[in-house]
Amino acid sequence: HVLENELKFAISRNELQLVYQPKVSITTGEIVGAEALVRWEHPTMGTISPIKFIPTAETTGLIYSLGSWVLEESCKKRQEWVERGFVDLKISVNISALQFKEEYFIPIIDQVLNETRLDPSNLEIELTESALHDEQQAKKLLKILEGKKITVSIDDFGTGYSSLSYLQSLPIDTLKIDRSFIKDIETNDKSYKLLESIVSMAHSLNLNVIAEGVETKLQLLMLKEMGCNEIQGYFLSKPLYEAELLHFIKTYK
Ligand code: G
Ligand code: G
Ligand code: NA
Ligand code: MN
Repeated sequence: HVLENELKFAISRNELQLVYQPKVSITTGEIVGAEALVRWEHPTMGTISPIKFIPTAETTGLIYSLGSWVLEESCKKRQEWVERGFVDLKISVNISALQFKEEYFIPIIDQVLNETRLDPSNLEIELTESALHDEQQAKKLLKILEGKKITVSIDDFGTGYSSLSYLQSLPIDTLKIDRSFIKDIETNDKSYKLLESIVSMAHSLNLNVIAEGVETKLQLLMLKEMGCNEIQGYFLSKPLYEAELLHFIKTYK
């Protein structure tokens, strides 16, 4: 319960931080976006991974205020970068299934867009398949986002044990293929073929495809061959603090 008690004050004590991982278009080679990832920098416990505290935030209901903070902070930052003359990138924000289904989710999005003057087409929401289990509810929410021109990416695609039927019924823009599908493509022909088939299926459904966890040049070349649209991963950059991200953008060729 230490974690739970401490997490209650993490926002007000300014202990939450965002890092950003760049996304690059394989075809143009340009930086097209960045994913915001939360970090908790606790004064005595050190940096705590979201893998440890997001589940606690979900069971305690703290995910709503934490999620709102992440959304507002990342949109605000993205606007600041553009005002300072950096590339016009899209900001991607992870939204927990609970947050997505909460009644104030859409009003909060509206409020943040209003406050930050962010063009909604520069905001992307990353959802896992667990957010889509109630397909009727998901459809209603996704249509609202679509109407606002906010794009939606399915994170960790392929690991959610859910049926694929939602791909033809829900308005989704991008499949973000889980890194476990990329890991072995250099050495395992079955892994290569599986990934190739996922990319091909996505394209035949008019979905954009991003591969996460790309760690090597060869993986990038293989993904290019498959026609994958974008990559994210250590090969390009690990998640970066704001100043590091701006340096990365400035020196990226
Ligand atoms: O950045 P890292 O690999 O440590 O992230 C671990 C996990 O935490 C990932 O699954 C990521 O999607 C999730 N995560 C990171 N930031 C956020 C956030 O702001 N909100 C939610 N809901 N999940 C996040
Ligand atoms: O589930 P989600 O896609 O949000 O997870 C993102 C997390 O994956 C980030 O927290 C980041 O630390 C981690 N990550 C990003 N790029 C790579 C990579 O190239 N290899 C590995 N192993 N992990 C990565
Ligand atoms: Na993510
Ligand atoms: Mn993922």
